[in-house]
Amino acid sequence: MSSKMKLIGSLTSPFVRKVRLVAAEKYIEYEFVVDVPWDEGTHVPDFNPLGKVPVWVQEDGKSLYDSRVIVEYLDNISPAGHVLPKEPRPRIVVRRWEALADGVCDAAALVHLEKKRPPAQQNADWMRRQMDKVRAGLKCMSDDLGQQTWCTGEIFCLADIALGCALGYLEFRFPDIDWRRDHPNLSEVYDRLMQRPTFRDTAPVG
Ligand SMILES: N[C@@H](CCC(=O)N[C@@H](CS)C(=O)NCC(=O)O)C(=O)O
Repeated sequence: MSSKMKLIGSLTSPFVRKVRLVAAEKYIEYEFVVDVPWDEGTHVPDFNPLGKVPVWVQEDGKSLYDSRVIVEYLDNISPAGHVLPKEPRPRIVVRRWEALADGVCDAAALVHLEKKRPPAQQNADWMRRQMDKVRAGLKCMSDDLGQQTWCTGEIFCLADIALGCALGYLEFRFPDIDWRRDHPNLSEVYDRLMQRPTFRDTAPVG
């Protein structure tokens, strides 16, 4: 007997949020298992040797990671509301948006972790290097968005989902980074995204 598909993840991870959003936008049903990989009793390493979330567990028990592989899988298993274009050229543009937004999250998450260390162990140069990536990533996303409604023009897709996850994560963990003031077009697009119930339902909490 096959069991229901599962998503394992935390309520704060932008990568988990990306997967939740893609599944919700595509009306894919699954069980959400909340597991924080930093917690002592975590079961994440049983499903992903890298010990990271998100992990997607298929009906046959086999697991998939990371978020980029999972969203590709989800887009393939359901024809509803495709979030990735089929054509190679526009598809690679969307995937580049995703890599950029994910990269901003990676850098920001590293700074967040570093800030949790005792002050004497924190490396200020290294944190600055990561924050430079966050700022440069925000500027690039703002420049590329321009005055368009969505990242690639008129059609909502994975690029917008990834961008929204990055902006939501920054707002949640780094309220002192005033990306809304520096990049009003990013502010507008995030407000537009937050009008969608899928985005409101997955806003980071913790
Ligand atoms: N490239 C991965 C990144 C996943 C990731 O960094 N997840 C973090 C949570 S935001 C994590 O699980 N960290 C635990 C660890 O590094 O041990 C993806 O897209 O899924």
